[in-house]
Amino acid sequence: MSELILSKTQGHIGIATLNRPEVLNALSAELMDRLIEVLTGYDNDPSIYVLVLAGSERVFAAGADIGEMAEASVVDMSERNNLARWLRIKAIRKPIIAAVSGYALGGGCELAMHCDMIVASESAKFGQPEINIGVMPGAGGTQRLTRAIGKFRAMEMVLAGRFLSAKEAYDAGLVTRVVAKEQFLDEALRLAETLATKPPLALKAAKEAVLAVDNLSLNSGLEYERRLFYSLFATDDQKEGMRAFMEKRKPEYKGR
Ligand code: DAK
Repeated sequence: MSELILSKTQGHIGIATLNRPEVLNALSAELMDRLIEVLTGYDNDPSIYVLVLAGSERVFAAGADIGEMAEASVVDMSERNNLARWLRIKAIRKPIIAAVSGYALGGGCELAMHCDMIVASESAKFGQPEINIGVMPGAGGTQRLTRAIGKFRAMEMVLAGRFLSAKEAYDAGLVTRVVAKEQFLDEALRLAETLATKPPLALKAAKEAVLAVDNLSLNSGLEYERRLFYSLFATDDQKEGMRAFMEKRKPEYKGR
């Protein structure tokens, strides 16, 4: 059997590629487990600073595996505790860049939204079509999509099952940038390379602070940001970054 997730590293970048082409990268339990293994492996590897999560040029992921859910009871669904898998992805502390081409539907769109930036090819299509098969989003789609693009466009996607083109997704604020189809992966890697030149502890702290906006009031968020900011003064990389600036040279970060 072929690998469900292809993994490789490039410098400080860890790349995970969804690889179940025969069913448009449907997110089976087995695929999710393997994905979590690869992503958490990168998260725990000090030589990796940034993660890229990619699909193929044809498809990012067409959602959870419908075949695995079609005949499931409530008890089956709750005992499978699928949510725990998604929480493991949410818990990744390093920045993740999604490289999306073709369909990102249902759980596929939700997986892209678990990432921190989305580089999309012109052919990307984002959707939450669960309504068409008798259900609704279950891995954060109603919450993350609404936060990203606002209630009125999210409602149309979730209730009417409408897909957004890459351009619409960009205009709505769901996507970081859109590039030609042949370039989506290279562009995601270029962005990852830029992040990989930054101090890795500050990258993690900054990600944590931005994500805190969903849970905190403005005052609590500002307080949280301030504490994270001060904490970085305990790192060697802060000294290196500021000294390098003063000495007019490039910093050399060590993640310490
Ligand atoms: N699951 C299983 N198989 C799928 C699939 C999916 N999501 N999507 C596509 N496939 C399979 C097709 O059945 C087909 O298989 P064969 O017939 O060749 O054996 C093959 O992939 C190629 O698909 P098509 O022939 O349909 O290809 P087309 O180009 O004609 O159409 C399409 C592409 C993406 C428009 C279409 O395949 C499609 O509508 N797919 C389903 C999209 C969808 O409804 N996605 C949402 C799934 S529900 C949870 C968290 C999350 C979720 C659930 C629980 N918990 C925390 C509890 C998430 C739920 C979902 O994502």
